[in-house]
Amino acid sequence: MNGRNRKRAAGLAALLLLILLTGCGAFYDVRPEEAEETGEDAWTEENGGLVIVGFSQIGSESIWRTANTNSMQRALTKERGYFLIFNNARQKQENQIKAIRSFISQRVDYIVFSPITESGWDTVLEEAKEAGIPVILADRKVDADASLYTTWVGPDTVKEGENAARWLEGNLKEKNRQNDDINIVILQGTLGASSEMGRTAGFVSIAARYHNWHILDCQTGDFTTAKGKEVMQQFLRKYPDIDVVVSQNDDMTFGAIEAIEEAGMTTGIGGDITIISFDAVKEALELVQAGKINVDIECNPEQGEYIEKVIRMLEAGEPVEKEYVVEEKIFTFRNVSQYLDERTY
Ligand code: GYE
Repeated sequence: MNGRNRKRAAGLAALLLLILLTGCGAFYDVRPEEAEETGEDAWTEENGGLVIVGFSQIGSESIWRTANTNSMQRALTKERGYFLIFNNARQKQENQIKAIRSFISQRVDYIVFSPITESGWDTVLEEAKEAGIPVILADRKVDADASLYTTWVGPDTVKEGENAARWLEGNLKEKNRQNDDINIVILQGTLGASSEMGRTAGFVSIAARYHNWHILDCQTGDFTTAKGKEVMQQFLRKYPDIDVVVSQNDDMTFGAIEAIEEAGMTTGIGGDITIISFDAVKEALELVQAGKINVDIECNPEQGEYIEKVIRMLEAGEPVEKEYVVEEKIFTFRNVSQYLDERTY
């Protein structure tokens, strides 16, 4: 028996004990509804040679998130040598911690997880380290010591926020409004998430250079359409003269546009309120094409292939980088048509 098989045998024995103790019949914590989502099935003998990856996903709050989950599931298939255990934490850090602990007790080969917020991970990451299981962070970052994880794959969200502000600089110049007072509201994502913090910091760092850019308010819409709409309604009640909405994901943008239209105003090119959005999912790109969203700063959810490659390198004993930044574009009315057809999510 080699190291991995020995480890696996011990893991299976522990699992069997767990099943006997809990009376739970399903292997590897794949609950029926998740099995459906993932197309996952139970562990069998013939899966013996597969690399086991436990993936703790944040939830399904946005179209982007679903695309991210799909990307992971497409990359880590049995055909390519993986057994993927998928867990949906339904927006709760405690569920993510539970899932990671369960991956540790199942002795998976790799733990991949997308941390809902940056803080609060030290203890569970220490536990993974002690168990000798490499941890790969996907999408969002942690503020824990870098020795507690192997690598991170994700977007440069500070740059995304800066790009949003740079676009606004150019747009105001084009409209010859660079000296006007510009009232801005920011719909933030989940507070404390690295994507929220990065996008806020990036945008604000450039906005601070302009005495005529006024950030009236920043509130979280939790990356969801319903909350985005609710917060936008509050903004509209409070501030009669909003020029620009910076909405940190497309789902919140859909809600914000609804709120603005219900209030009898228009958005986008030639509209009352300029809309800056993030993610660039197909539905939003269609609104860019229709002129209702002025600019969409892409955030690339296709991280599965990067992660699979990192795992392959680790399996081969090759050194990996500490960070892999995914590639991203910026979409406006001018360039969106050429990309729309190929967008799958
Ligand atoms: O922009 C948003 C999602 O962390 C980059 O999370 C991710 C963000 C993404 O729910 O739609």
